[in-house]
Amino acid sequence: MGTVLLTALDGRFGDSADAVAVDGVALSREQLLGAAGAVAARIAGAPALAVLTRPGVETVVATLAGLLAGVPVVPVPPDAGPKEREHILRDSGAPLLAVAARDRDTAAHGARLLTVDPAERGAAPDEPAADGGTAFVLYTSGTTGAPKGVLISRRAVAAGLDGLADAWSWTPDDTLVHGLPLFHVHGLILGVLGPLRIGGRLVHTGRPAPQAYAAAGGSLYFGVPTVWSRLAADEVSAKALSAARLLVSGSAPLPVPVFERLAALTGHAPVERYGMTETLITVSTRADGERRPGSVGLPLAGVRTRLVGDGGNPVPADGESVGELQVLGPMLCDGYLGRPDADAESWTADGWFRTGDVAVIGPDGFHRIVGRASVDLIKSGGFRVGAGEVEAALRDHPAVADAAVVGAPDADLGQVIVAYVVPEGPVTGGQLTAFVAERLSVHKRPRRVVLVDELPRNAMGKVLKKQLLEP
Ligand code: MLC
Ligand code: AMP
Repeated sequence: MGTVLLTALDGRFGDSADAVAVDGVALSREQLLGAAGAVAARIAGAPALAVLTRPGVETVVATLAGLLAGVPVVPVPPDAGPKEREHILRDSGAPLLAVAARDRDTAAHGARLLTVDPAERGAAPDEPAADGGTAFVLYTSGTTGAPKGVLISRRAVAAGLDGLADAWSWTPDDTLVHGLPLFHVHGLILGVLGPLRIGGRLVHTGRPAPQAYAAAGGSLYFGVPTVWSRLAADEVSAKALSAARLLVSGSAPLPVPVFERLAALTGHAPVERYGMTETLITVSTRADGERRPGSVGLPLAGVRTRLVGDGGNPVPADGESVGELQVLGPMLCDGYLGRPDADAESWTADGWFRTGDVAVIGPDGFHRIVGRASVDLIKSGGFRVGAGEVEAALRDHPAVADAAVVGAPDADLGQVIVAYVVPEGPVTGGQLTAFVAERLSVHKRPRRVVLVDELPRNAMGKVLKKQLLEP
């Protein structure tokens, strides 16, 4: 087979019986290619392939099949409730939903179910030679409305992974370990396609539990800050990671005390990197450079960054001035599926992407992420959750007159989703939490519901969320 994006799949770095292991099930690269080849033959010519991304080898096989066949892959969170799942399938237009055998009774909302059998074998087709095609349509939350599909090209994935290989000295000698969800940039694009492009083994632990990380014996570990803080609280597991080469944190800010405890227990100061669904990873500290607590380091090769003030004026890189971070680079997405309005909002006239993150850049080029411009984008456990989407789900409940959702600071999850609800009938917080968890994804559920008589609003009628966040 010819490889363009998945360059480690053609055997040039050798193979092993456990090249890719997910939740205890291992496949060699050859087996993986054979299984993906069989699926690729069944999806040839489809406009898109949705994949129910349970943490299993089936998800890896289906994703690989889409990439080999040149069919854009649309990851669906495995616990997405009917509202979210239907939106993703309808909006993406994916006519096929790939599932593992145990999910073959899943509701597909008009799509055709395609059961993935990792034991099946077929000839793997050559990857599409053109690298500009869409690899993924990744659904991600905005401040309002339903999630938007981000168009990520094969070229962006290749450039993003090569940038990380350079920054992290990531080579075919590495064994990558993580247990992150397989429907986001972190777990899927970096965490699965990384080893398929760069080489080396992958051990996905099913869930990102400290003991599982400790038992996996890898050289390179990925985690969101919640994973690292739970690991740092488990001294025995943390110490087992001292044999690793590199620990990488991302998807949300790594608290400095967690950085320091992790460094003390493992002997490794973690590398922190910054990115977004829309941009992949653009800024990182380097394996061969300074790893500064509270800092995400330097732009990757080929990336340019700048800070912009409220009126669009440039903000100096003086280590003190804050501005919105804007980025440019070969790993940026191609825009939002069918959403020219969102494209227009997110790109500047001169082609830079507005991240919506507020940052400081030092004279030495080190970047520090200070926060988000909008209170309506919440990061909980590394998951990006739009307040508007959760509010809309709450308002679908017959006993809810009004709702406002905020992200409150939380030691474990970074931010925890809190809903302020004005009821118009008998209802409990627990019922509302379950209602959201069943309709959207489980991680979007409010962990705390506060029933109130009314929401604080300004003269324009806008909810004063900062007031809700005051202790
Ligand atoms: C709990 N559960 C419920 C429930 N309450 N199920 C149904 N209804 C309810 N009301 C179940 C869950 O399904 C799960 O079951 C279990 O309880 C625990 O769920 P949880 O409480 O949600 O998990 P928690 O331990 O809080 O999760 C922490 C975490 C998770 C760190 C494991 O937040 C996580 O995986 N985060 C990673 C996010 C990520 O990858 N982000 C990357 C975005 S990309 P069960 O059976 O499953 O145990 C990006 C770009 C970049 O940001 O820069 O990387
Ligand atoms: P997502 O689209 O889920 O990938 O979320 C992207 C957002 O995660 C960014 O806009 C940031 O707000 C946040 N983020 C990612 N990495 C970091 C980091 N290292 N430090 C702080 N915030 C981060």
